[in-house]
Amino acid sequence: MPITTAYETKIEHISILDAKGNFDEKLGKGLIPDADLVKLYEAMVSCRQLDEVAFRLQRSGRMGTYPQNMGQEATSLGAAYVLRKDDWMVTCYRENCGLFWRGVPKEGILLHWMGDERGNAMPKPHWVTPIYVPLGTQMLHAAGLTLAAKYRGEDRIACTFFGDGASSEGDFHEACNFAANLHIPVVFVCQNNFWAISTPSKINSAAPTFAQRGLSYGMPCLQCDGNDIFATVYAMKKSVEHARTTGTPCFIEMVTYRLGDHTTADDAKRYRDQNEVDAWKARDPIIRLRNYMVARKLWDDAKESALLERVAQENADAVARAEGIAAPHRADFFDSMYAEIPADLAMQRDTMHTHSLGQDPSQLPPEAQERARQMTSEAAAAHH
Ligand SMILES: Cc1ncc(C[n+]2csc(CCOP(=O)(O)OP(=O)(O)O)c2C)c(N)n1
Ligand SMILES: [Mg+2]
Repeated sequence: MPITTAYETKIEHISILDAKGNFDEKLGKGLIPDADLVKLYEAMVSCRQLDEVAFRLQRSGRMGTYPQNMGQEATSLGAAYVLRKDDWMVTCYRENCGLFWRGVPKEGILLHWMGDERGNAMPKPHWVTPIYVPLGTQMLHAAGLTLAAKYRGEDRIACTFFGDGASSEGDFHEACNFAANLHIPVVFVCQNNFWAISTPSKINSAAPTFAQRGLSYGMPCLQCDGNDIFATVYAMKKSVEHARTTGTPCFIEMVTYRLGDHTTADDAKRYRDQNEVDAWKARDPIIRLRNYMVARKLWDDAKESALLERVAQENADAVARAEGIAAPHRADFFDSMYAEIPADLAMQRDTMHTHSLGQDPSQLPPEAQERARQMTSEAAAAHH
């Protein structure tokens, strides 16, 4: 028998506004209305400025650690712009721009990195999850959340983000397998920023693209320029439409670059060539969009100064809110895990301020019982 072809495919790469300022009218015309484009630009600048603020907070001992998002703003923003407000957005830790677009308060992100649990209490109307630091776990949760939506008969989809490095985690493969085989509409977005801390992406995957990782699970795959807001929006529109109309997953590789260190605990100069960084600075998504808007007379220096002034104030206010939050009550941590607290934990909570944690309160001396009662009612009052 002659040898036949069992399977053949190609992976499309989408670029609309390139780093030299060339604009593909065929793909880009009418894709983003001008008024929205200005808002998207403002959102990226605002996020970039907050990165600077957070960096200084960390360096001055006011924040534990922080992963700068610098250079990757157009990826999550393009996604957030296209997703429906009640679709799930299940992120890693470099998607601030998209989270802010959905209305997550800046102080929430700051509090998270200041080590305050309340930064993780993402308000439900935004349909986002807390920031995930354990690599890969978010993709499984995205698949689970969307399976739950399907089970309830909702047409909500999810979009989940992860890095090139995280796509080598077992969790990634399990989530893809689960979503593809059970027909769960998840858009998997791999942010290939070429590095997983000091591990270059070329030794993370031997395949020529990360996009083809989705292919082996039978998902449609795309690659796009992740530093081009037009391309991320285009790729997302195509993928969201696929997920919603077919009820099945798909995969986008957004090619981008981490302009900063991995986190404030890292010094990328020790393993990265400055020429590489400089080459990517020239492809910065913000500069690229600004040049385009200036050429189209949608933007000018006066608007830029006014924006920077407004954003500086907004960010300072967010820092003030994060730093000014009242200290949590010591018993609060009993409240976040269960809708109804189990009896043994309730007993621990009620006796935590006595010297006999977990002891039946009715067996405590009367003054200890009274103290425990007071602490519990204080905690309840702090909540309501
Ligand atoms: C399960 C797990 N293993 C290891 C780590 C430590 N770690 C944190 S970030 C990171 C690299 C992630 O690289 P990538 O997925 O490419 O995302 P990027 O930071 O480049 O956005 C590692 C190894 C972790 N957080 N979780
Ligand atoms: Mg990476």
